[in-house]
Amino acid sequence: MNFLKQAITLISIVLFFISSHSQNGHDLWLQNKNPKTVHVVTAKQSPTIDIVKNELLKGWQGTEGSTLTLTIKKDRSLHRDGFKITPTTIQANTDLGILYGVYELLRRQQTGIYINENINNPSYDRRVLNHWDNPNGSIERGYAGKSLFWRYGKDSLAVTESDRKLWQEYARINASVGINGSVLNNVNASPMMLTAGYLERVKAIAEVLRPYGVKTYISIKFSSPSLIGGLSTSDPLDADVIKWWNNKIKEIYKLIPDFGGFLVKASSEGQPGPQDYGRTHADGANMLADALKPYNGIVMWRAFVYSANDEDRAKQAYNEFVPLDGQFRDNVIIQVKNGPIDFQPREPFSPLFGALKKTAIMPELQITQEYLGHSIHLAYLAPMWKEFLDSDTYQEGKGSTVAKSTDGSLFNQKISAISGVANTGLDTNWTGHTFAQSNWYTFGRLAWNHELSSEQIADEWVKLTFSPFDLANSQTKPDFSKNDWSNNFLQPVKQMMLDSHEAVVDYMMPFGLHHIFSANAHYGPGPWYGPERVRKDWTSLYYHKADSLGIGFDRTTTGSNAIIQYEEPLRSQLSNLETCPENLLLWFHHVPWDYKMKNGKTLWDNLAYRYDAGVKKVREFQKIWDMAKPYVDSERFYEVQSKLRNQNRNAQVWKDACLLYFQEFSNMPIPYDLERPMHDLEDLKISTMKRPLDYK
Ligand code: GCV
Repeated sequence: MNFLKQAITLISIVLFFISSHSQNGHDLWLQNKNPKTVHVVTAKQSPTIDIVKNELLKGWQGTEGSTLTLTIKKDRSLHRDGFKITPTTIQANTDLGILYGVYELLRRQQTGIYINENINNPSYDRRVLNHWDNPNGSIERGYAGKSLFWRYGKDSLAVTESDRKLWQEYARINASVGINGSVLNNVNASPMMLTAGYLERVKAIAEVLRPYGVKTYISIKFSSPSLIGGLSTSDPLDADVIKWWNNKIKEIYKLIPDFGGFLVKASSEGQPGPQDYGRTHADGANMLADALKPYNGIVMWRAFVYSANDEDRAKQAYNEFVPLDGQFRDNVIIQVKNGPIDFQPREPFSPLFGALKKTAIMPELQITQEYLGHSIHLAYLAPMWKEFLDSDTYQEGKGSTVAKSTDGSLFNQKISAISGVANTGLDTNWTGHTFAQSNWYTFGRLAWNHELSSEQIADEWVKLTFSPFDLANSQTKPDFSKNDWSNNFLQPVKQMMLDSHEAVVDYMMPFGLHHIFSANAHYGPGPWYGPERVRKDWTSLYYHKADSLGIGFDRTTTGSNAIIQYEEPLRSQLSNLETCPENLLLWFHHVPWDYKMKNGKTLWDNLAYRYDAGVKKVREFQKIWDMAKPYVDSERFYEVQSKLRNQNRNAQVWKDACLLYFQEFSNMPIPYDLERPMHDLEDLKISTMKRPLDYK
């Protein structure tokens, strides 16, 4: 009996230890710490200020018993929801500014960053997540479970307490990194979204998101007037159509007085749009903008347009939108993907940035890893987004970076905004892969401050997500450099993150190769993909153009001349094989297999070494992670370990598929110091094609 009791006690202790040590990832970077006492002084009362107080009580890591004074007053040095902080004060123009200041203060306390009084203004006014969520709860390009907002079935529109709880957690997470908008449904929009039941649910979501400063927006289908309004047309210049939208928008604002506006994918990839009625993008966008204007609503009009004609897909958006520059209303903003094709592992910036001078333009980034290994591959995206934001467009002289041409500092625009296609879903850890959380975090941090470095963001995220410490005092900088955790976990894991995007590029599409996936899943390799029946620009052959002479898409004057869309001196730099950055070489040039690159080796050899280096990097990541084991809870450790194994196998498949396939054209040997392929090309062609063939 005694023995049994002892055994039970032992089991309970072990279970307690395991459960207290396990971490399902749901808390992301907002881990609970042992808070110290703080006295909050403020005259203001509001739902947002209630959240502020609660966050401070739950998370204060500053001096025990401190007094923190919150002041809301007009200060011209602060823009919109910007703030000033010291260890004992937060000042802002708005309640939301105070909330953002609190999150910043708590973040600094936890990451050991010194707090001196500084002005902290957002880079972009609107920092918006785009959810590609469908009314039935599925998510286009979602890899973390079903939608947080929509579900399938009989009671799909009923709002439950658990819905509200989840939306509140979601709102808090976003506010903690400054995200202030959510588009709740897919850009491939269902017209249902504008019907009464769905709008009621949008209202319920908006009520939960509001005190956290997260505005709601929806994507609309341009042909809604005909599809659900009973009209015979959706022509944007038709009087009945205009009236229909006016009434619909009035109905929306009655439900949601601070509704943000519409996101629109029109005349794009088969979606209806103004061009169906012989009208322009400006006609379509302006009609909606006029109807939204009285309520301060905006239109985010996407420029993701391309047709199956003979023109290089990379040129089409510029060709359509530049002639319309200056024709859009001031509450329209053109939403442009970072690159001219489609969120590829590496792209040059879209030439529309800087080229639209009289029209507001906003970057669209993709947080969900559609083309970067879904939620299986570890890819920290800050370096990719920084490369994009820091790219010089030269449109207004040297230093006209993408960031400056979109944040309002170069061009006089009423709205500034940035969006990211969300990677969230109902998975317990929200994003499928623990490290994919860092990309959600990064999007918010860069949207708030595009000058932050990838290193700094990674540093913050690792400390907040994995740190075992409660840091004592915000006024003295805790020394993270001299403990085991920092040396054995923080530093190597951070380095792994910083190297991870380039590793994916190396084993998938080095030197500017792009869009060589097998089929529409956009996951595995398919450089051979090019059936007759499929539209040319949805095949891999269109993009890599490998032949016996070489490989790559000639976008210079001897080819599609897409380089004409870039400003000098960049244009000349890109056109010349010798000066084109090597990481974009095959994006802009068709290059002979035996072309000697800067390191003196041929293009073919370089391709082989790059593919191999990508695989090797993943194997290094596995070692780093295994060595990190003592410092991570078991749940997250094993999840990441298993995903890295999968990534390693996938990287090998990418390397073998691409080298064996391209070798059929180059007829050159894989350098003999490299490990030989492990797969047969014919087997790979069959296995990677098992996925649906509706390729884009
Ligand atoms: C939402 C790519 C993706 C589509 C996506 C489209 C877009 O084509 O594969 O899933 O559709 O981009 O951004 O509109």
